[in-house]
Amino acid sequence: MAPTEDLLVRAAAAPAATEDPFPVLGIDHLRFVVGNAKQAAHFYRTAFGMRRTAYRGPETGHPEHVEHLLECGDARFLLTGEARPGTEIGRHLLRHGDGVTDIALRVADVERAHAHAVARGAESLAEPREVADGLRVAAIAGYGEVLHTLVERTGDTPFLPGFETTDEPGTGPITGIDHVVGNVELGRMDEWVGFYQRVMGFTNMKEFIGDDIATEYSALMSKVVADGSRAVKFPINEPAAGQRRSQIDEFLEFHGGPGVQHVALATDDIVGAVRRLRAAGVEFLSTPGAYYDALAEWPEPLPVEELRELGILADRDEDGHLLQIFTAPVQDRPTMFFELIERHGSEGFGKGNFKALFEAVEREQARRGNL
Ligand code: TYF
Ligand code: FE
Repeated sequence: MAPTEDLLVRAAAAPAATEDPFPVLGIDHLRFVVGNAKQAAHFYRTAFGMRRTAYRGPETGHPEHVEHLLECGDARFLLTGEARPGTEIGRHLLRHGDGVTDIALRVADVERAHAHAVARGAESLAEPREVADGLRVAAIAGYGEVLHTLVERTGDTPFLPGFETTDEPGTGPITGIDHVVGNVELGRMDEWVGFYQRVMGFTNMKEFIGDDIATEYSALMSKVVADGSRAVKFPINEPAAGQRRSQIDEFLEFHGGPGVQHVALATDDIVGAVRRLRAAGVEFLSTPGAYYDALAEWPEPLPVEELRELGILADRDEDGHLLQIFTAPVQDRPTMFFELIERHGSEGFGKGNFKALFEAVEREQARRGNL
């Protein structure tokens, strides 16, 4: 090749200085390790109206694990249980209980994303490899024992190798995953915020919980990082000295270290979603009735009586408003819970609700004897 040609080729291939080195296309799926995937799948299908779209287990040549893929809108939950004793999944369960173990990210180029991540100090857990036609994966370590599988899909790929597709209609109100929140140890929030900035090119969103809010009532500090397109948003919490024992300390004790605290699910119909979930027996944090008196004054046309009846919270900022609600922990340990969120312009996380919310969280913590 002539030298000039070579230069031209390189110039075309070299990324521009401003180009995102780790373009993230979204959350591919969340993997939940659970003590009983058969029963967990039933919960997400009946209560959340998710549909099971793929399965892998002993019947399909995978003797160690039972794995159900559940989908609703763009949200994909992979439930993994152990089908026989002595697996790595069992060790994880003993230590952490049920919870999210993998926040798998869709990337455009897995080789490049992985190489960039490792060059920026991420720990590699799996080298990039092609696992099926058009499907390439790698993995890097996140906080605690959470990992980020990096998934590149070209064309119509199977979910993961060995999964047999099942076909059930979905009826649920969830449209996608809005954000995934991590709890880390005291003093390590900035380190993990820095990790997502350095490794994935994420930037800080303006919403955060600082010292002022922490000491007054929350007993936690929080910052939010997001990718450039805001498709992926990761708030990171750490405990703070407050009036009482931090909810983050309770999580760290019962989870056995850092992990995913809550998964916020987007919906266009939070009233319908909460009715459905409550009818199915899902428990939510309660909100004192006085909270709703102020909402009646808002210019936004809110269904205040339905919000009051169902315990849904509202917040507003210069961009618009949002409705949100939090479940109680969804497993035996007081660890992971869900949030439902219906956005109307606001890109926030419910700052105006922090006081009411954290008081409700602490009431539950006290009922467990952990305050
Ligand atoms: O994602 C967030 O930042 C909000 C706030 O126990 C929040 O949902 C923070 C801690 C918590 C519940 C909600
Ligand atoms: Fe949240």
